[in-house]
Amino acid sequence: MSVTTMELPEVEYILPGTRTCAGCGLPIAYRHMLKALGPKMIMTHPACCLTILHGIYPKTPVAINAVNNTFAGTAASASGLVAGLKATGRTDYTVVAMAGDGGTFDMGIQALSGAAERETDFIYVCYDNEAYMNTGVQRSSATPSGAVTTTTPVIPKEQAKKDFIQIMEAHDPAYLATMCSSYPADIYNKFLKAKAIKGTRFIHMAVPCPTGWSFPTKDTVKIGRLAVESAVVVLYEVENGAFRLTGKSLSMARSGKKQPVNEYLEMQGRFKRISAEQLAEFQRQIDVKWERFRKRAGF
Ligand SMILES: Cc1ncc(C[n+]2csc(CCOP(=O)(O)OP(=O)(O)O)c2C)c(N)n1
Ligand code: SF4
Repeated sequence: MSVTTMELPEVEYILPGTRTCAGCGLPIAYRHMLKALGPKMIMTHPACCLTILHGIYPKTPVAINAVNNTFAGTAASASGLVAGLKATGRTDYTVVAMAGDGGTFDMGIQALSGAAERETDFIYVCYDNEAYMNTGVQRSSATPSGAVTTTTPVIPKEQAKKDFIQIMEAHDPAYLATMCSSYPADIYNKFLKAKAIKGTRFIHMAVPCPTGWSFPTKDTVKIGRLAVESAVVVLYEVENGAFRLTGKSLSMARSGKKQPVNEYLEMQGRFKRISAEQLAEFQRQIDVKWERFRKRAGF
C-alpha cells in the first residue's frame, strides 16, 4: 500500500551535517530512500557526490553500513557482497549499490550489465545529476544536449543524453523504476516495493544539482518538479514486464497536458548558450518520447 507525504516514517538515517553542497537534491532523495530500506542493508558506492555525503572516515553522518569501492566496480562490489551474505547464511540484509551517472552510464555499465544478466539479488541505484559533478562538472553521457560543462565550455554538449534506462530495461530486471528527488513519497513507495522483490532491481533517480546546473539553491525542488512537468523526467515503474506511469507523470498522461521545456531550461545557467536549433530539437525529442510513454501506458 502506498503512503502519502504526511505518512512518511519519522525515523532518520541521515544525521545533520552532510558534506554535500547547499541545495543539493541528492540528500533529499537519499533520506527518503533510507527511510524505506531501513538499517538492515549494506550499501556499496564508488567515488562520487554520495561519497562526499557519507563524509571522511572515521566520521559519517549516515547511520548505515557502507563500503567504498572503485569508480567502475559498484555492481561487481555488490555482487561480492551478495555472494558473501549467501555463503554466511545471512538472508536478512538487502545489498544496495549506488553510483552517479558517470559511474553508471559510462564507467560502471560493464559490471552492472554482467550483474543484471546473472540476475544478482540486489538493488542498483543510479542517481543522475547529469555530469561528473564530484570532480568539477565534466560532461558525461547523461549530460543533455545544449548544456555547458567544464569539458564543453564554449560549444555546449552536442550529443543527446544516452537512454540508459532503456538499456537496463533490455536486461529484463525483476523491477525497474524512475524517480525524482522532488517527489519524496514516490521515492519511499518505490523503494519499499523494490526491497520486497528478489533479483536485480534497477532504480534511476533524477537529482538536480545547483552547483553543476547553475541555479539558486532555493529552487532545487522547483527544478525537479519542472523536469517532471515538462516530461524531461518521466516517473514510471516496470514490474514483471508490466509498465506503469506513476504520480505526476500518470496525471499528466491522463490530462494530456505537459509544460514546454523552456522554463525548465531558462532557470539553469548551464543552458545559457543553447542554440535555437538545439532547443527545438530538445523539445522535439521530449515530445516523441512522451508520446511513446503515453501510448505504452494505454492513453
Ligand atoms: C578510475 C577513476 N577515474 C577517475 C576518478 C576520479 N573521479 C572521482 S569521482 C568522479 C566523478 C563521478 O561522477 P558521477 O559518477 O557522475 O558522480 P557525481 O560526482 O556526479 O555524483 C571522477 C571522475 C576515479 N576515482 N577513478
Ligand atoms: S556538486 Fe551537485 S550533486 Fe554534487 S554535492 Fe554539489 S550540488 Fe550535490
